[in-house]
Amino acid sequence: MMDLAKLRADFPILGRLENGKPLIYLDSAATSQKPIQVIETEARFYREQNANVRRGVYLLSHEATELYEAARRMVAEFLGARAEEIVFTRGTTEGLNLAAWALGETRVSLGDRIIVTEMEHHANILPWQELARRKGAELLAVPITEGGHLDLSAFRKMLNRRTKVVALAHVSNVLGTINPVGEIAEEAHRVGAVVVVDAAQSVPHMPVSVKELGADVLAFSGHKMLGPTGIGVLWAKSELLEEWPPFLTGGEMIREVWLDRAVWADPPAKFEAGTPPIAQAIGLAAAVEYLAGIGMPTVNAHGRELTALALEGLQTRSFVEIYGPRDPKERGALVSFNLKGLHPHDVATLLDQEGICIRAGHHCAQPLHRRLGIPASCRASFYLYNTREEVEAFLAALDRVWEALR
Ligand code: C6P
Repeated sequence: MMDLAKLRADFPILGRLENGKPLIYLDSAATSQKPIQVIETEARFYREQNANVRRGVYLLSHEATELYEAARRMVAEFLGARAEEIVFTRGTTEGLNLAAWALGETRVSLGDRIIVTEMEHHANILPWQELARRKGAELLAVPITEGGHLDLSAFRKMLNRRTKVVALAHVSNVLGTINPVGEIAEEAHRVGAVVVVDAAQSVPHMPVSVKELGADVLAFSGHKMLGPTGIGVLWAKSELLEEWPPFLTGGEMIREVWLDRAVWADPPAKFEAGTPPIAQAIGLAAAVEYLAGIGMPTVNAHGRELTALALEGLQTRSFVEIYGPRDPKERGALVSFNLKGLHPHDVATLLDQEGICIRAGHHCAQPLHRRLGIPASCRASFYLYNTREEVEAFLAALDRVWEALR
């Protein structure tokens, strides 16, 4: 059990008044708030430890390098991975672009097949769309069922020997659906495809072990898991990182350079050209330490409890349309919905006047919204610092919005 009052005191922003009301932040799927431990770790780095990494011969630079590499080890341990398999990126988007580009250089050619799903965030569609266009490969999307799950029989029919990549979200940022990555990976591996997982909405909320997941590549962002912006993680199996050429070239990713050629450093340095996000990586390690201290099963259980409460409340309101699975056990900690006939922006604007932050729009998933037959939706998302009282306040505020705008 978490002591929520004690935990909330770690998040200075939660004391903010929003339009004169206590802030109720229900948009952690967009970005999470940060505990003082993360803020202070990053500030301490700049105050006391700042130097560039991997270059200085002086003590300060060694110390910064050691902190940066310790952050990598910390993230690796959190994921059950090895430190050499952890590449620091700017976020999920960069990680997926890196993977798509490198797989394009090594595995995908004319006439090959790439499979994504209808519920992907644009960050896990567009890099594959671009790759398909560059190589003359086909891009197929696994459809979703009425219940908001992937249609696995359609997926099986799409898989063939020319399928080189299967890329999917672990948890959808709109439907909340938790996808059966293990089952999908097993089938994809049977035809020799590489499985790429967008874990932006799973790693912050549930225990994720790359060994157990069964995928080959996984990307996520630090800012959705209590960490700073500008830092993300790309995990990939060593054999892929060895095989892939670098995505960016420049300083710090080489062993030796001549005017006409170069020898790359070993991974992960091969994929970290230039000065990396040092303070951000160290801040992410503080976030990982914070989450691990609470325990990911506890974080997950809390998110599920709040999601169940929200789902239950939304379902009893006949003016609400909910998207995605109804069973909270099949979901991440978020719910997307619409108030019948109302524009999501109007709903979110009225909630904001009550100090409640939710997201409204297409959540960077336009093909999914098109499939659902709606231009946009509202989304409430929860994290470890949210309370049952906040969810209840949100539901009560929705009633007032409905009364005001119906
Ligand atoms: N989704 C949301 O409100 P970046 O922006 O690179 O940190 O993460 C991109 C991304 C990729 N995949 C999924 C499933 C995501 O949810 C996100 C970010 C935010 O839903 C911002 S659009």
